[in-house]
Amino acid sequence: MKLTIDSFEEYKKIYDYSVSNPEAFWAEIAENFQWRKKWDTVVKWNFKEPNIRWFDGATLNITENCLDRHLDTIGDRPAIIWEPNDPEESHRVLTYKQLHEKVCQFANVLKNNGAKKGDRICIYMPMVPELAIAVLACARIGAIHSVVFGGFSAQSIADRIQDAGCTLVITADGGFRGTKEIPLKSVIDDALVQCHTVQKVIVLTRSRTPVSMIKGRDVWWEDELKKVETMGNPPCPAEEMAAEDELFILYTSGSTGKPKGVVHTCAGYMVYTGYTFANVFNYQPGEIYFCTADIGWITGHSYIVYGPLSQGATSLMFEGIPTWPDAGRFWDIVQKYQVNILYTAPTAIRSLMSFGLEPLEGKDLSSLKKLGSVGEPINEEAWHWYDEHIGKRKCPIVDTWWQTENGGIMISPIANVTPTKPGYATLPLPGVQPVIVDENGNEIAGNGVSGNLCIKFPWPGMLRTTYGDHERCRTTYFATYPDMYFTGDGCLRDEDGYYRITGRVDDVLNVSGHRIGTAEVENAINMHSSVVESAVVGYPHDIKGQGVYAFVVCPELHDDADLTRKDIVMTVSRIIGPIAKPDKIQFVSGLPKTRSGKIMRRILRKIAEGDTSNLGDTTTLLDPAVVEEIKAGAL
Ligand code: 7RM
Repeated sequence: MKLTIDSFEEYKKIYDYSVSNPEAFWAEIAENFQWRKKWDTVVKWNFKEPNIRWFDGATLNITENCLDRHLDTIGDRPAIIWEPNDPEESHRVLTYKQLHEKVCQFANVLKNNGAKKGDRICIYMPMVPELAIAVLACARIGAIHSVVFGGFSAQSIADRIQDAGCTLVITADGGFRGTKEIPLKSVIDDALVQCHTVQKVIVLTRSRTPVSMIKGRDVWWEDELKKVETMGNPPCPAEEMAAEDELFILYTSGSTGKPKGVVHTCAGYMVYTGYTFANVFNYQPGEIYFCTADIGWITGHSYIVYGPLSQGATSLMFEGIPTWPDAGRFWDIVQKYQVNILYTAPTAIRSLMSFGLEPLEGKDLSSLKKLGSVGEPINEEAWHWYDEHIGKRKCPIVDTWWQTENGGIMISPIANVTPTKPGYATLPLPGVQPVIVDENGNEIAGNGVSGNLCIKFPWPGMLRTTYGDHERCRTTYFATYPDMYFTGDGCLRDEDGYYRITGRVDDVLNVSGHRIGTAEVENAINMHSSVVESAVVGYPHDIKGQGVYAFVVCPELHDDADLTRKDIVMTVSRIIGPIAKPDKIQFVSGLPKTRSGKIMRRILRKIAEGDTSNLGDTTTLLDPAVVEEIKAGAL
């Protein structure tokens, strides 16, 4: 079966086929990829344990699909175009041939430094081509990468390295974000004080920030490459991987204090990201595709690296931020490279909207053909601005709903195929079987309904486990409702059967498209020496989507409230990273609790939203007076 769907009628036909005959459907899709050995069974699964196996018996290497198989046909086509933070610095282009060569070289560097199949490798790098090269080099030798976003703190990195037992770290001296320089290597040094599994650190030169190199542990990327060159650049055959061998771990926040290592495996992830990329963006050969995410998040893994490359696309990678040197940065990039497909987040759109239309003046956006949105619900105002001022009303907008755990896009329009509706992720992609359930887990059938979003049948890109703790995977995703994967999102299905995702129904915030657990932020706040207790909730924020509102009990606080606030913000930044900083901190004498000691977040959420007219039932509170005090002091 050909990969791409060309009409809405065809979509409906293929969707029905994918539900009535999922094994035949996915087998036909999988034929579009390159296998060392084909599968014995398409899918074996149960959601009880859970145990999910796709394409069992097959062997492959995802980098052969992303690189080698394109060499004879499109080897001279750009695979990666890189635009640096500073527009004055030169951009770089890597063709498929060049990327293949660099991946093989660096894979040999990894081997020379003791890395082998199954090892966990932590990658903490800026958005430079070497980040994609490092990721692919790990995949080439069968090492499991764990990319940590450059905005996370030393403590967060240490937790992730320890949880996965990483033996090697790949980093850079520093990175650039707007006018800021991020001292990546120095953060790694702080993290590694606590990490005894790490034997080697490979450091790329990027910012030329002075760094300290520890003898026997730290080596320079460039020196190691020279060694491989001196050996005459030996080839690096791809490791033959079993379908269900682990490809990578990516940590993500949930409702508990400790992030989970979501595990994705080789074959299913490859097929799912390739299939969804080709369809959702209706990718045509030669098109320039620009995804503005960071490779440190799942969107970057699936839709900057693996999905586009497996489809022979040209993927544009940007190191900087949307607002520096000015709020026209994205539009300059679109014009400079004649970008055809732009995939970004609602938070970026809202932020750029706030600068008005002036940054768009004189910018040629006529190359744009398709637009995408990801990471959070897109409000109608932002949708229309994107449609009108960026797409000039001629580009379909694909509002793509999916999660780290899903591996790839789940509910989304297919560009030029699915009629869109502002604010709606529209319809499930072929192979995806969403259901809406009530609190008791009963399926709510029919249209014009709302509830919690679950998926009742496996798809190839789904997570297989949470690293080192399978039970946690079961309880988080498969135990809330029997025989279903629970997304943690609420949604509605309208009269046309279109889905609108309304947001999380658990204690997870979405701040500027970043997933943050309230418990994680509370733990960080509680580390501050004057804090006794805290409760964190989200509130609507014009640009970030949600802001972080912290209610903090600090009994010894006298007239130094502002200083303490700053200290608390600093603490959160140090423990988690700047992305989790509270936007508002309200000091309170106590938190609203039930007689059994549970914090009533529902009440705090209402207060944070500024809606205190109806706080619901407060009769079960231990001390109702505390609510009056909190209401009076709301920020
Ligand atoms: C890709 C990504 C996942 C959470 C998810 C939702 C929210 C993502 C949309 C969305 C409404 C969308 N992975 N979310 N996309 N909500 N419409 N198109 O973001 O693991 O970091 O976050 O993000 O709540 O559960 S993620």
